[in-house]
Amino acid sequence: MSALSEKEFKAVLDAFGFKASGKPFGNGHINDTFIIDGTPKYVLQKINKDVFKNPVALMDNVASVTEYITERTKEMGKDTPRCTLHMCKTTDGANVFQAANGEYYRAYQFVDDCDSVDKADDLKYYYNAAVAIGNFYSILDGFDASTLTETIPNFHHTKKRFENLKAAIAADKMGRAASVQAEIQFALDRENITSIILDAMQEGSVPVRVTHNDTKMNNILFDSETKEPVCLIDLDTVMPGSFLYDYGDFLRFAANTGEEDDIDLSLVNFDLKVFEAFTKGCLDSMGSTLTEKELLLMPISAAIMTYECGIRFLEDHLNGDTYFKIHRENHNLDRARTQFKLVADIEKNLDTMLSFIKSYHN
Ligand code: ADP
Ligand code: GN1
Ligand code: MG
Repeated sequence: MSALSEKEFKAVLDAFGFKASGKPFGNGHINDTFIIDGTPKYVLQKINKDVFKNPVALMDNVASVTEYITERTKEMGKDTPRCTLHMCKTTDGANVFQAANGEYYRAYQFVDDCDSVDKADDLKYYYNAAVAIGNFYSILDGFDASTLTETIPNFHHTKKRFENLKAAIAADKMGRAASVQAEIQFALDRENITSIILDAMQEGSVPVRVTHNDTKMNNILFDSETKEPVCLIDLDTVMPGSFLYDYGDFLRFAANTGEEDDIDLSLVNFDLKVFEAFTKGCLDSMGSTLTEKELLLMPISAAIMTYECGIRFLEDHLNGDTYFKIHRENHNLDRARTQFKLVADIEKNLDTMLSFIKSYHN
């Protein structure tokens, strides 16, 4: 599809009744985000319809989850403006607008006086990120997850992700497989970890919960002044899942001493201080609700979720970079390499991590 002309983009702004224009904002890998500056501010997003095949059902999910959070917050007598995302309807009353070129747009009120951070010097942020996740779980505890559409089927089905990687290696569409043999071998050598969480969920020792499924640091908002947790955003993948997905995925991103796409892998290590702060926050806010098996699998979940993301980046590199936005040549390969370096480092720390969890939880 062609990009929108200025006039067509204006039609999108008009559809939501926005008077100001939009400027690119944030650094997510999936959607295109714009800030509509003014008073009040708004966030406008082009939904990536290659990733989210049914934008209308996706927005129905977001509507029901955010309305539920708002209602529960009201019942608890707390302030609602910053408790979750608040969707802006189009002037026709729809949750989403389809532009002239077929792309889908949605809008939210800007959550004011918050920071969305990629990295933080102060460990308080990592503790508070866990509290934000804990609040999200406790508030959605009574939510009927069966009403949600699975926006990306098998999103954290690590075994299926592994099969997808094998298919990409076999197809070798771009002729890139020969040049990434070391990365492919690293991935293939770890097939045994792909079923750990899934098996535990199947046997019931790890319960199914309403999970966020994309707990990247920059999807959590903190109060700019107090650094207190405000809310989780990027609710596109809220689906039934496991606490271990959100726990492991958070550490994948936040406990990386380097960047997700660092070229210098010596900068990429697992930061045990971040692990400790975040884990303390999880145990303080959710510890009493976690099962023995969940506690036991917390360390390996960090390795599994990092591995899963690594094989997704590698698969996308092999497939010709069709899923994640890239900003330079071999960007997905660089990302896969950082994830695998991190997996290797987490593997070395598994015993230390489990000892910490056991001693802090008792
Ligand atoms: P993506 O799916 O591409 O990651 P996000 O929904 O996470 O898109 O948005 C990208 C970034 O924009 C977020 O990390 C956050 O910094 C910012 N953002 C998104 N929505 C809001 C909002 N309602 N209020 C404030 N900031 C927001
Ligand atoms: C994507 O949308 P964003 O940038 O928050 C991806 C996550 C990955 C992450 C890797 C819907 O998250 O699953 O872990 O990139 N989101 C989707 O940085 O695929
Ligand atoms: Mg995001």
